[in-house]
Amino acid sequence: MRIVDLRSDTVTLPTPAMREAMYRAEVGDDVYGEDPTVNRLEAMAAERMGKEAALFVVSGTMGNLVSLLTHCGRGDEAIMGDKAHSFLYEAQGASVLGGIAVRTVLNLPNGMLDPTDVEAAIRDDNVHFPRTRLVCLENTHNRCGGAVLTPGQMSTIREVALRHGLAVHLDGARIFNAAVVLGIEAKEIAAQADSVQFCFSKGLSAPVGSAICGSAAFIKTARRNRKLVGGAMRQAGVIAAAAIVALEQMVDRLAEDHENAYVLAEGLAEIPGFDVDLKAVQSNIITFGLSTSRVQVRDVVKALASEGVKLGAISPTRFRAVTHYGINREDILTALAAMRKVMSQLA
Ligand code: TLP
Repeated sequence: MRIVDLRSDTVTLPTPAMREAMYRAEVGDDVYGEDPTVNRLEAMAAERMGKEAALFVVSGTMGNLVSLLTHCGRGDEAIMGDKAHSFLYEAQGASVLGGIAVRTVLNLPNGMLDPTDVEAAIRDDNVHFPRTRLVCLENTHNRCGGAVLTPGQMSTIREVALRHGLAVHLDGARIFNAAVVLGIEAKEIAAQADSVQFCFSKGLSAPVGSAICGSAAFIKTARRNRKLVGGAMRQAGVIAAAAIVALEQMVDRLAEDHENAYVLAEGLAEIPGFDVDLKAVQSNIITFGLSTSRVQVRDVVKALASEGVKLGAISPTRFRAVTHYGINREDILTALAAMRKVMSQLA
């Protein structure tokens, strides 16, 4: 049985070109700055984001953690959305390891923060309070169903941050999905932030890695903080080589994932029992619920798994489906047929 795995774009496998590049990668000790493949990847990443410098890290979680540790010291505060990946799914590393306070404001359904809420959350200079240092955005927004933020929307937050002397960090794990949807360069999005972390190992299909991009001074400190959290690697060119292929070959094809996500969402909307907001489907992530109380999300997920279709449950009442390089149009049709069958049996 062919498995249609819609749980995440993190399940993507490296392409043959990536495996070839990994095999042939020229390597050295990156802690000495001597891995030519890592150096090349970091230069490419900085260029794609329009920043002075970049740092290769093992994961998106480490990218966000190291960025927060670099912007904030102990007793400083970072403002982010209450549905931010960094708040929900990163074990609160910034607080646990960095003594950084996290202050959340409501995430709007479109992935944005309300600039008025952000401004109201900024602390006065007072001994009773932590010092507000940073505002974090996420684009595309994972928990907000892959919502895409435009540079114009992001600039409203940037403007508040600038007015108060705060920095902006972007969790751009899927920044290239956003750029492809908007038909612009990723650097136009990254321009609205001081630092950005983006992932090679999601829709771009590389096996490992993320990049942090920012000013040369920021990346110099981030490099020290990466060492601090044990993330300095040696012959990392072996994995950086796959990330180079990801940047060179896997960005434009994300449009295909977005089309497949929309076809999937349209099909889901026609299946009795599912509740799908088609207007909210913008990139490769669909979150949807149930319009009936006769079935439970976990039972649907279980029944689908036995039909070879893997789906995520992001809460007791909501599903998540993510399209990616490992999913073609036929898989979407297979998944829809299984969903129709399961819902007609359960609902
Ligand atoms: N997201 C994963 C899970 O952790 C939920 C997924 O399957 O979507 N920022 C964003 C916006 C992310 O979606 C993720 C991963 C990360 C950061 C963390 O990246 P990794 O998994 O590389 O640490």
